[in-house]
Amino acid sequence: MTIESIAQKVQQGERLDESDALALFLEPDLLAVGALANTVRERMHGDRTYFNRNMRIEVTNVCVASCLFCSFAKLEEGAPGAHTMKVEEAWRELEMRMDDPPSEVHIVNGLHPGLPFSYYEELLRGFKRIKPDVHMKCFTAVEIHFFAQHYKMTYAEVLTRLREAGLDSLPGGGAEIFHEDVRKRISHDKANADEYLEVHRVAHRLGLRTNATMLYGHIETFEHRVDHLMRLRKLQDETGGMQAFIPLAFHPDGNGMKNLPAPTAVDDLRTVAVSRLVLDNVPHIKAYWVSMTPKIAQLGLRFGADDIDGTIVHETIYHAAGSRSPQGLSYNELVRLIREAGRIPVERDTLYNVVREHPKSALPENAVKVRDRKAERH
Ligand code: V47
Repeated sequence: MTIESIAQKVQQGERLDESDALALFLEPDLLAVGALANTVRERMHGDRTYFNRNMRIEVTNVCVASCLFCSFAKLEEGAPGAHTMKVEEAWRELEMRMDDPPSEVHIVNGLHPGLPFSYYEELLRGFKRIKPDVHMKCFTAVEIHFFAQHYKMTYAEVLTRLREAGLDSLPGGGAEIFHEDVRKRISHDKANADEYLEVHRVAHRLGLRTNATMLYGHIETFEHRVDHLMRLRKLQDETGGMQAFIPLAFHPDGNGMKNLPAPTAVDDLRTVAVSRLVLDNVPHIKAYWVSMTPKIAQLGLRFGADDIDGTIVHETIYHAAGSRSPQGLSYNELVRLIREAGRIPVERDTLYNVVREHPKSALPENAVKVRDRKAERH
């Protein structure tokens, strides 16, 4: 497979296969891969680039799973650093932000063996009492699988009860790398690939939207990444319920793979680009600024990504693993990153309804400043 033959397929709107995807990961000309992904991105979204006002809460870091890449989880309650919020504590996080409220609360937790199911229902109900229109994007497919096993329910029963309590959609975490050869080494004691995908399938059938992720840049090969993307594309062909795909760059600090280097900027940008090209049926590709840094995420907006995630405010999982990104970004910082990339900032809600479309900057921000200063002098 050559980049020229892949380009021809892309121009003709033809679907790429496994060997095309692998060739894109191996192609030395990163800019050629990026330009192709950019063509598809602009065909789908023009210059529009999405972001939202969101906040992250991890209510418990107690987790029975022992994933090799995780720097966040504690095995049991009472272990140093283990923490489980009372529901009131979690609600207070939102109450404190009601002067400039988020439209989305994103909750991801450890798999806690000692909480009743009613804790999660109460948690959701409380957030909706504080802000009835807030979108609750909570609990990964891995958590839903754990709830089903632990509380002896089907996936549909878990999801239905949580939805009745206020759940609106599922975040994409927990996918890691689907291939068994990798999964058995990095996360052997939680939902496997088929279980992760089945939770998403059931959620879609119930009318819930979901996101999906891939944790890259550790022990996996490019073949494993291609396999991962293909499994997601197949599910999406079947259900159409996935909104966004988020490639997550591995962070090595403080976890069982701390001897490995983090992926480089080139790998980050290439992975965004290949994801855009392969996942032709997933509407949005996120360049998640926490995992890539705001600077690389900004470049990602010209390599296939059309979304940069949100304000976040206080991130924990990546900072435990050594992220040097800020804990949060202001609304205006996100608008600036998008504008400077030559794109149109579009504030969205979680389901990609437009909240506010900002004008595109005619010139890069610095040029605007220089022009304004010159105008002042005349
Ligand atoms: O599931 C954990 C990953 C995920 C590390 O749905 C790590 O919109 C890198 O899923 N290095 C949680 N990654 C974050 C997540 C997410 C993020 C942004 C947006 C959305 C969305 C979802 O973080 C975990 C795991 O795959 N993770 N530890 C680490 N050391």
